Amino acid sequence: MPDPASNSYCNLNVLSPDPICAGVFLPNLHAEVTPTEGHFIRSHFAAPKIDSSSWTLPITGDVDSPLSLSYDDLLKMPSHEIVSLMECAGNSRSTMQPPAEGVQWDNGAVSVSKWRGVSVKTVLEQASLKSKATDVLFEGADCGKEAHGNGDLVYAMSVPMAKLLEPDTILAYEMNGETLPEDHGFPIRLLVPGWYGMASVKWVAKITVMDHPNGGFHEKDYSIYPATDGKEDATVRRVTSLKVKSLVSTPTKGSVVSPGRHKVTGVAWSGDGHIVKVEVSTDDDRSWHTAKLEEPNGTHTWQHWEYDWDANSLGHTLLRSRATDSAGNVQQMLAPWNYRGYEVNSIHSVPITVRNS
Ligand SMILES: Nc1nc2c(c(=O)[nH]1)N[C@H]1C(S)=C(S)[C@@H](COP(=O)(O)O)O[C@H]1N2
Ligand SMILES: [Mo]
Repeated sequence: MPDPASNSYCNLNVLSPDPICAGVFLPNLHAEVTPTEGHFIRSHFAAPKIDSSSWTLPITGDVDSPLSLSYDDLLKMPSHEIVSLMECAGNSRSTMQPPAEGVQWDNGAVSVSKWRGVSVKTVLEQASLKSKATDVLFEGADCGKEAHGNGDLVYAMSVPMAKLLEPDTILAYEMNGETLPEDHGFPIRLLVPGWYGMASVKWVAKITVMDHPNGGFHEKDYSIYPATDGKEDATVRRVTSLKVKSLVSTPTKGSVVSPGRHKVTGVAWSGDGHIVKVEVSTDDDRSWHTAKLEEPNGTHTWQHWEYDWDANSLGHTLLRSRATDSAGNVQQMLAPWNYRGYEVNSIHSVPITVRNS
């Protein structure tokens, strides 16, 4: 009998049951590492059922020694562990003005996990790259129909070599010390730290080394199509690195608090260095105050922050947080609009009420 607790998603805010898209509840962002059952899930198609004992991973294309690895082969290779934040490129889409079509994420498509696996570099070295190799295509075992696609599409992404040769880019088989769960890509998923989640292909079935980016449906879909303003040459580019961002985790939207001292808490992260400053506004953008910020704790994870707020004016207000990263990027009130609603890092605005109880 299936364990009801394991497939009820009770620790997640489910936006779509099938395929499953489910976000974290913001107060759960307080954890250093998100508990596995509370990690957001974004699947385009139903999760494939894979038997790891008969599963094999072919690595072919522009290599001198094509090979095929079993699950056991991967488990026996030198392992590498990383703590890495993952955020869906469509996170906060519903807050973009005007919102784009797609899963209407509020802000919950972000989590941190401890992942263990084999560096992609180790696997590629074993296959021996040809000198013309520039990109590698990762195909998932899942497929289905997409809103603007033709026929059945396999979830697939190519990633440029420079990113793949970073030792922290891994083929993961463990999440938080346990076997990778089905929803997160069992038996093997790619993990591309510092990039939005779409590149971290789950249920990896096939690896093909190429001398150009593959340019398939999902690569084109996960691209920024900006407002053209009548100009035809507006540059289309792929979604890659995480933009600087912060979220208020408590209090949550709609909270009613009594006058007095309250802690405003949250997280901040960037794919472009660490966070150097988080400011908080409790008066609808009139004044900003520096929050207490946790030191960076590794390259790919979030930093928690908190601010002691003296809630002395009764009524409705907006709490906001604004992060600055070490490259000098600062969150703006409204992130630039784009057709698919990606990379939304607008300042998180949380309406709450101060009222005598
Ligand atoms: N094979 C496959 N890989 C996939 C996806 C998918 O639908 N199929 N979704 C991608 C997207 S858009 C995101 S945000 C992350 C989500 O990973 P998670 O469900 O483990 O949080 O997986 C990526 N990898
Ligand atoms: Mo995503």
